[in-house]
Amino acid sequence: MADPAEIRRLDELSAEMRRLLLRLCGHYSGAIHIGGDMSMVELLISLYHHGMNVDPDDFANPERDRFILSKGHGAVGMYIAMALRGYFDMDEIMATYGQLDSAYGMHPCKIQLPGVESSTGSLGHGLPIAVGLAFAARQRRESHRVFCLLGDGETCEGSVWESANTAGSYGLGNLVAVIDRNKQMMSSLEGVAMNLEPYPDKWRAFRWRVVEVDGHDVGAICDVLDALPPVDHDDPNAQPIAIVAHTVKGKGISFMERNVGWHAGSLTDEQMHEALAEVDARLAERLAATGGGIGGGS
Ligand SMILES: Cc1ncc(C[n+]2csc(CCOP(=O)(O)OP(=O)(O)O)c2C)c(N)n1
Repeated sequence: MADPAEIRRLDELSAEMRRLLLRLCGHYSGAIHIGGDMSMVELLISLYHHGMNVDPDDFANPERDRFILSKGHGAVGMYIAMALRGYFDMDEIMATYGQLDSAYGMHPCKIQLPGVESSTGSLGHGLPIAVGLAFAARQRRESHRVFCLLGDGETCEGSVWESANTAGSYGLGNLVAVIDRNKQMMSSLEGVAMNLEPYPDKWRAFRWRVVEVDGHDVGAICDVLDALPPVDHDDPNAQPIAIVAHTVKGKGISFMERNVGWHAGSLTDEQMHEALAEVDARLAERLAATGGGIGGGS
């Protein structure tokens, strides 16, 4: 079980990430993919701030874990999670995001941003890249893991399943796919455009080990990450792991949650302040439920 102080730290970071996303969404002139950013907050925070072996001061260390954001439209969420870890300057992200010549584009560019492992944005390409990295690491007998975060709508792409089959066939135990299972796609709830169930069984059919988790519970996510089996390239029974994270698109903001209008958008000042107040209220609730309190000890 994750330590209560660690859970509290990650809850506070998650709330801070939500506040920063909302502030950016309030002042940026274009649309931010705010719905899918909000659904993966706890996943990104748990990965970058707890589960992955990464270090912003040594971002090219060959032993680092690799992370690929396959749902590249959520780039700003990754920038903020990484900035909170010390990779990037938050003020620069806030001032330049989405502008011509900014390194912080709507989709991530690895050439512009050291520490970002892959440029993504065209859905369906991140997992194939992650499979290639995991396969190469095995060939070289390296012991790091490769993590890949996908949107569930993204997994309508055939290339996802070609790579899933490859990873299962080769028993890539160093590969972890995290699926943001918010049951919404770009402009519809699941079941309207496409039905993906039985979802975990689809990964199992490709010989993946599946773990399901509440994707907004940092303690539960950390328990899953902490329990990942060690990378053993000689294990004939090794399997890639799919973490199916049950999430809510627009999580934490009542007027956004499960509202198909909030795949992408911008906020008026009034909406931004309303949303920020909800984030503070939910953090206070969460800390009270887990034995902490704002500014107090537990
Ligand atoms: C190949 C490709 N087709 C279409 C798009 C446009 N697009 C961007 S986000 C999105 C919906 C993705 O849904 P999901 O993966 O569930 O993401 P989330 O709901 O978590 O934002 C689409 C179709 C794209 N980026 N790439």
